[in-house]
Amino acid sequence: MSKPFFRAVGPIGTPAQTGPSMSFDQGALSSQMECVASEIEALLEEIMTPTPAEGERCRPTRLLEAMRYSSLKGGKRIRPLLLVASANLFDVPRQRALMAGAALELIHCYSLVHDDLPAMDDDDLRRGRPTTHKAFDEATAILAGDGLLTLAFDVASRPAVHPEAEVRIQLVGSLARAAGLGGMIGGQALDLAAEGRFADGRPLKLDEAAISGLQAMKTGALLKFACAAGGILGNANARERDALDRYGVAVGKAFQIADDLLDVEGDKSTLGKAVGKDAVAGKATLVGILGIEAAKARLQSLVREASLSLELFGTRGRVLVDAAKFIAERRN
Ligand code: GRG
Repeated sequence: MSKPFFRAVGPIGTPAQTGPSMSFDQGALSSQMECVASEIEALLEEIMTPTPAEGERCRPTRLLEAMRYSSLKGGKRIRPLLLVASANLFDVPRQRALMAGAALELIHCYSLVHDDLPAMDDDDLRRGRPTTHKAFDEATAILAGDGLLTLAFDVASRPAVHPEAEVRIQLVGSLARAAGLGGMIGGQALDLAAEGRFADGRPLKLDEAAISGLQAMKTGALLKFACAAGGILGNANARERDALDRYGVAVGKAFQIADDLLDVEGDKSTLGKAVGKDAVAGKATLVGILGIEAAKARLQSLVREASLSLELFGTRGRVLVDAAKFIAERRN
């Protein structure tokens, strides 16, 4: 995390759209992020030791190394930050939120490993390092992704996440739905279909609604889960859960637009991955449909929407409000 987190140009949008609504205490959020990132790192280290857990026979060295390579020492850990911050609204003990955050981060890391594979995006660089299939080999990368995914559900089901089995079941079920057929994986399938990447397919022309729906699944679902998970762990009431859902949806949309903008305007060395890939692949994005300036304006209104949805939490929602601004302004 040596690179600056934020765009050097300051708040996004045209001059008329920038202003106090996008200003926030970057230093305070950065230190919260660094704190969560180092706690998650320590937890993942502990979870992925060579010593087999109860019921396991052994942990094959090369596979474990590839899983550790794919998930340790990298990434902004945005999803665990959102989870911990939403759990804080309900005074959930930090260690429980971190355990759930570690499970979520394992799923995110698996998705990156599989997305980088030759059959998917075929990328050589991730988080500033060779992708897992480049650093190891393709079969090991597939297995490492599978290993991270299944380990996530092992972690999410542990009593350290919550002493009540019913709460853990709710959490595990929501996580599975966010990550699976009608969530992230489904979104990835729709994305590949739109690009005409399947054996029986031709590229499809997607309109704004179709792109938004696909992205809500592919990237939005895990981010929305991160926010909802705080409410699950904190036994939030229906109004609070609805507020977190609305926040999570807005933040998911903002995250994807910011990601698309980075692909157009970002810098490979800051991002730690290739840029300009969407245009080369002819990928339909909201930035492509709306244009850069309108996409930046949309980002601003999504941040406002995210902030407004947290009004019932008052000043306690501050970290989440700042996180939404960070997500919109991030430069990596
Ligand atoms: C399971 C094959 C498979 C795919 C699922 C989420 C996804 C679909 C693929 C990930 C590829 C990707 C780059 C999607 C765009 C948005 C995204 C998830 C960016 C990376 O997330 P960050 O910025 O990454 O949180 P770090 O490295 O900070 O963790």
